[in-house]
Amino acid sequence: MSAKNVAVVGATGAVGTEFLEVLEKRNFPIKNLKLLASARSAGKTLNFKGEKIPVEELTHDAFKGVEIALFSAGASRSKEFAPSAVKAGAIVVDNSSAFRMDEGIPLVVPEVNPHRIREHKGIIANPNCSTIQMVVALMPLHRAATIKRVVVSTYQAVSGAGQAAMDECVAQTADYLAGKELKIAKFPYRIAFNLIPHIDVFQENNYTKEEMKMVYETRKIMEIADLKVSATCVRVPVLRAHSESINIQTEKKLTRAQALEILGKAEGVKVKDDPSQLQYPMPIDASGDYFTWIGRVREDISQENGLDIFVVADQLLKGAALNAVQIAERLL
Ligand code: 25A
Ligand code: L14
Repeated sequence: MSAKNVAVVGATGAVGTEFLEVLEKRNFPIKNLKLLASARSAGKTLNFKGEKIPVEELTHDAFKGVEIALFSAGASRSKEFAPSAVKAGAIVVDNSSAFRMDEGIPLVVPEVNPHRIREHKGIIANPNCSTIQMVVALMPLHRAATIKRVVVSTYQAVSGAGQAAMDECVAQTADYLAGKELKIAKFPYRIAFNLIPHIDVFQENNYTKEEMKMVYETRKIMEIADLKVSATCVRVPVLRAHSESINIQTEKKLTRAQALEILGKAEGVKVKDDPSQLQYPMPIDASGDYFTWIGRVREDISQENGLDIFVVADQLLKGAALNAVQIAERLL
């Protein structure tokens, strides 16, 4: 396996810094690593394998010689700069929503639809974080029992909105405890000691864009064009790791025991489920971890073939940087 020239776009951000960690930890074969961010960060250095690497400004000419470009600097930057990276000969793994629903652009979770990777024409899209952890849990159950309908509510960490949003949650909490006035910038309302049932912009159908991403992206990744999905996405004052309560209707009945057995063998999944020992997954379990944690598995008492599960994953890792690096590893 020959080492590659790799660029990280948005290297200074919440996801960008995780890219560096994951590339280092997984010993991704890198010949030369280029760190790109906005002009604001140019000249800063970041550590990689004990070396200090300078951050350069993202420009259209920045991709000369780059073979793999990992993008996480927001959708508008991806739309503007990913084509330049492709033109320079790089394969782009893009973490933004810019290209996910474009026909012909693979939208990949390696545990679910790795076969799509080879269809790329330069860009591979990394799905929305909430969708990634959901499909990791759903696909093995679908293979066993055919899923017909999914109802999901999310409890999304503030880091999903970037580093500045994390800083705001911490600052508001400290200010609240100190009896000071709270500064509100990244979210429409205070997030400290609150929750906000609104992530991304509202759509005409009164769902938010984040909720509709979970509908459309799930269908594309699982390759079930008519899968029924309804989502409610909620921001909670958790720093890291998104949680999801998922209700599933299947064609074939699955007992709790069968579901636990299937999930126990599923790729990328850790089952933590023992009510008698108070064992269930929480954000503190999944933070910093590569696995999708599943628990609270139970048969839905309100319908024939229904399951309820609770799914937690680190959205900066499996929901973003790790999933993208796993895609890049398969490209090698
Ligand atoms: O809405 P959008 O455009 O789609 O953007 C979505 C944002 O969500 C995050 C990510 O924010 C992204 O920008 N994100 C996306 N997917 C995510 C996921 N799955 C996700 N977060 C969690 N989970 P971020 O803050 O983590 O990263 C931003 C990175 O993008 C770089 N960037 C921004 N504009 C750029 C650019 N790079 C090139 N050209 C541009 N025009 C950004 O680099 C960062 O690496 P930076 O140099 O702009 O930021 C360095 C540090 O500066 C601080 N900062 C941020 N905004 C300001 C600021 N400082 C002063 N003023 C500001 N206005 C930050 O703390 C950052 O660390
Ligand atoms: O589409 O928790 O990748 O704010 C990633 C972060 C959607 C919102 C995406 C969050 C975004 C999400």
